[in-house]
Amino acid sequence: MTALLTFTVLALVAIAIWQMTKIFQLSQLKTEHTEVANDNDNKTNGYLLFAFLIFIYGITIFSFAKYSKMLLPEAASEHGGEYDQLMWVSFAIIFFVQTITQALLHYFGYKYRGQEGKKALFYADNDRLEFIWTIIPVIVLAGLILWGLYTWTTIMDVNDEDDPIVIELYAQQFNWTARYAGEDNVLGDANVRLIDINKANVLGIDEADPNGGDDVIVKELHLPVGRKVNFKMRSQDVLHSAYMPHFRAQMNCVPGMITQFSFTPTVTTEEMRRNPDVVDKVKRTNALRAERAAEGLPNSDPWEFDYILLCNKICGKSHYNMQMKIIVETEEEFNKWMAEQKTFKENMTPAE
Ligand SMILES: [Cu+2]
Repeated sequence: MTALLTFTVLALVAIAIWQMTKIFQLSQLKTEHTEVANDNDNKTNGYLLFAFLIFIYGITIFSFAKYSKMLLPEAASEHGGEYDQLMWVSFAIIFFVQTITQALLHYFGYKYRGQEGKKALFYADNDRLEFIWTIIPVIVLAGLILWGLYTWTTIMDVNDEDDPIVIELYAQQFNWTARYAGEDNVLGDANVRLIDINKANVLGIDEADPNGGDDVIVKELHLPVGRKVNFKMRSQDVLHSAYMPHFRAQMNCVPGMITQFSFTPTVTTEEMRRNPDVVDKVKRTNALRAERAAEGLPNSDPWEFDYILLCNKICGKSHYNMQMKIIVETEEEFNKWMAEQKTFKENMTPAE
């Protein structure tokens, strides 16, 4: 509501200024060349360039101060640090270049403004200048691209080293299901055509495949800290995307094929809840929720931080709510939880 009011006021002010300029123009009865800019007009526009430059810098500083806290907390996976570093270095370079070039652009706009009797100089080319402004971006960009490619290949290398747990993430409109590979750490074959709701075979696991019997199907993802996980993604219907922002992980889920992503969680849920950035965010969110609760609005229960798996493809009308809780815990806690789960075989309803 406040935003709408502010917008209306701004729009009205803009219209008022526009109308006033029109009146001002009409009142100027000078007949000679009123449409041609004179030295004074050019100077005013030159100063306006500086005003705009200050506006750009101002809004940049404002955004940093106000919105930095919206960023994700420190990465909770082994590769996450490297990923963040690449992003921050890219940001810093872009920010540095943007700050300098905007200042130069606006300053030269002012310096070489139109002036009575001043003619533009015809200047064909300057080899040295062109060499400098070609070679510097080439070196910087080549460096970033090579580093990026190296980081990409390291992160995307899904292999069986270091004894990873194998987990399937199964996407469907509009929820997630996870399947652990069980005792043998091998997922049973599965196909959407084998889905049989009457027998509680919701993921279409091939009952004839001996690897499938010990698979464990769950609606909450538990991961032991420090242990590598190899995710295999499947989709039942449309394109989805498994997005785990705190672990800097994302992979599309494509109907008809299995995609993969691998990472090692390094921070437990309990530890992340004590992270100063997270504590701050929880406090801010809960203050907003308390306001909602006072007004009797829904979704106002106090919130506690949890890792989350989201869908990052607009996959349909309830896409926004397609999520699954992720709990990173110690090996003992994980083993205890796993022991309480039933296997696919135990859960299956026998055919009648
Ligand atoms: Cu989705």
